[in-house]
Amino acid sequence: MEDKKVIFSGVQPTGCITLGNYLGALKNWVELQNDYNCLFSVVDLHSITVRQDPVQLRKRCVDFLIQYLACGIDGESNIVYFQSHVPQHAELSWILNCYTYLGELSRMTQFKDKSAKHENNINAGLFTYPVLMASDILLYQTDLVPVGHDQLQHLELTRDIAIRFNHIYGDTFKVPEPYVVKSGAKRIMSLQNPTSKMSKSDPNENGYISILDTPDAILRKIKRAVTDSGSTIKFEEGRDGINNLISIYSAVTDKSVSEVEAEFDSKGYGDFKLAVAEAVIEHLRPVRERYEDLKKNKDYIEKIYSEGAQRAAYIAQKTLSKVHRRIGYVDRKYIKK
Ligand code: ATP
Ligand code: LTN
Repeated sequence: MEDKKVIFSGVQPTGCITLGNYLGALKNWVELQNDYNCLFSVVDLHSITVRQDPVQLRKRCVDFLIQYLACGIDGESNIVYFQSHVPQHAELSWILNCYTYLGELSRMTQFKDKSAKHENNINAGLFTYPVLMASDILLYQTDLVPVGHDQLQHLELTRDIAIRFNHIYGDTFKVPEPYVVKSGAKRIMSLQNPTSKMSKSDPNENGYISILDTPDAILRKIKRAVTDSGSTIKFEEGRDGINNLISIYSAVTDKSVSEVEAEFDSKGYGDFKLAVAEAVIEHLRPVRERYEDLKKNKDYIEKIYSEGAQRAAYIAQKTLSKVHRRIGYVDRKYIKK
């Protein structure tokens, strides 16, 4: 690999990739991919913290990987793979569990949210999930992690774990930095409940736009988006629904919020919603077209993820061996076949 800084990021194969995931994370991956050595993983180990149907999960994992490529990720110059194909993630995760405090994990808001949502299955994996995420990142000596704002707390914990380990054993891990969207669409909100984030596991499909939704579905969902009883297109405190649509429009057209406000100065919600829908449809059209093409090419997809896993495992093992030596484990002498 060329001597560039390293990016690692991933999305859990749950639900379907939403406009929120795309604008908060994937769009940045695409923009950064040429300037960094990038690893983009479908983080399937994370996804079983919530119960999954095996047949669906297997299909969805492949589908997510295809969607990464359809969004514009180059699967050959970047490392694109399934997390479960690189066992070093789980190995490092066990080790780092022993360098993470219960108190730290108890403070994670995602754990609190998810345990409230899945109160019949508050498993230990849901609790230690951030340690696995830290392992994903630290295995590759990652410099930068492009994620949505909701992941900043996990990134902060990753940094704390790395600093703690380095402090005990000497320099072992690079301490990573987060990379989040700077302006506008910081968090894309649910179209039906604009005070909570657009989530890909929302049971109400009108709350989110999938990046593979048809133009008709996008138009219908945006027309139905919950807004207030006002009439002006202005980004103002407390107007969550309209603010969300402004953010979405601004992100997909690359216009600033004030440019959007000026453009719709004398227009009403109806016109604005139509414009937002059209802009989203046009933005996602090439993604859907590429997805349909790539889906037909099973051999190519298999090649991407098998080579991806091999390249990832090679890098990951270097870090894992270093960690083993630091901790005091006996060197492995068996010959790999
Ligand atoms: P789930 O609903 O299953 O928890 P999710 O929609 O939150 O899923 P994740 O797999 O947790 O999706 O997140 C993938 C990436 O998308 C992360 O970088 C996350 O920060 C980002 N992201 C998720 N939702 C949003 C959102 N509404 N706005 C911006 N970024 C988001
Ligand atoms: N926790 C993330 C997904 C994730 C991730 C990562 C993101 C798992 N491992 C490593 C960046 C880097 C989420 O979006 N829920």
